[in-house]
Amino acid sequence: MTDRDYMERAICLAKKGRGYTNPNPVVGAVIVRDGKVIGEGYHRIWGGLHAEREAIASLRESARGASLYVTLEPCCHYGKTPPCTEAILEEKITRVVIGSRDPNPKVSGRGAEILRQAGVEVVEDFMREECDRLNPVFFHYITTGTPYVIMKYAMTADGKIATKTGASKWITGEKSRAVVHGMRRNCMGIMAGIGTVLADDPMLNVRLEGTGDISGPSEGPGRRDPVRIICDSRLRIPEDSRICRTAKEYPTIIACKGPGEAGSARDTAVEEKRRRLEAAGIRVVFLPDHGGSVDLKALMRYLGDLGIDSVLLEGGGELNDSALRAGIVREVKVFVAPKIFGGAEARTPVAGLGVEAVEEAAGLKLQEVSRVGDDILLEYVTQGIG
Ligand code: AOF
Ligand code: ZN
Repeated sequence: MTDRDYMERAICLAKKGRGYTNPNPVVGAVIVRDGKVIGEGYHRIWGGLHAEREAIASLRESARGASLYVTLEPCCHYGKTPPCTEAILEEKITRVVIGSRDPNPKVSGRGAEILRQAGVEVVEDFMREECDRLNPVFFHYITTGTPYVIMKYAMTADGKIATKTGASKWITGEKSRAVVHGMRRNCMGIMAGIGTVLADDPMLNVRLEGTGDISGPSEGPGRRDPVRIICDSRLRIPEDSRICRTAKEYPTIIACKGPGEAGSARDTAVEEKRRRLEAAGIRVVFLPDHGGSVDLKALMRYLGDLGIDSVLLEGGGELNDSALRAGIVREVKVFVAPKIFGGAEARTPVAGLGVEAVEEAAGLKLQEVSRVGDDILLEYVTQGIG
């Protein structure tokens, strides 16, 4: 077994925490002595032990002189738990192999430095790319304070998200729809526009029954339902929509534009509707206007302040266009279904005015292509946006 094998195991362990640790990172750790794994662990749930301490807790023998492989630089601050650097030194671990650097300003190189100062051999940036790929959301959120936005849509092979009459159930197959619920589960927010609510009356919750994908507790910190976020600049949402009727069970935010202070220039009809929606359990937030709709950058700052680190954007064409133009989109996930709707009027994933010159296109970098049942999933990160 090589350093690579042990780090690969740590990466594998880290992945088990996905969807449970937000807004904290997923982290895995393996302790090895004399070529034998003597301890391993991962960050299981937000607020729980860090991966290093989980690995230490699993030890059945002393780790004196052992090596620790950890996907993220050990922390050195007192947060919800005491510093992992202390636990590592107490165990007399003498070599620490680190994957990602921790951009958290409370750590940021100091964890590695403290270990080195104490005489531990520290290897940094080991399989860093692979380890960094575990935590794009954490890295983005800890450095910007705003959520990592993933724009997701499903389209036909001719690029339509609905037929000319607006029918869209279903474009993709069952397997793809289950994958979408997995994506929702791993995000702290799911965002859609009022157009989607009016057209489809969606629930925007997580339904994973029968997929065998539920691997942990379904409630509590780290395993909460994603917040549903509706961009509804003029507060048009029907009070009998499924979103409004279920807001007591599933946290819901409606973002509209307008003056922030209750009772100010807002008209009374809007004010009364806001009160009724809030009584139904919805949080209504008034944000600045940006070109006629809600200022999405301001919305992202608001969501970031609430601790929301990630948003799955399931907008229609208008919201997708606004999000791209506001520069808030970090990833794009596209399902392509093996059918053709045709029709110049049928809607496409990104509306708005579009660009004129080819060079003005929103840039994407292809990361992954996979087959999901009979559909194809294309996964991109954005480039030069935001
Ligand atoms: C984790 N899990 O396994 C590691 C983390 O809020 P706290 O006190 O739990 O500290 C969170 C910070 O600790 C986090 O932002 C990251 O910088 C560092 N490492 N966090 O949640 C872990 N190793
Ligand atoms: Zn720690």
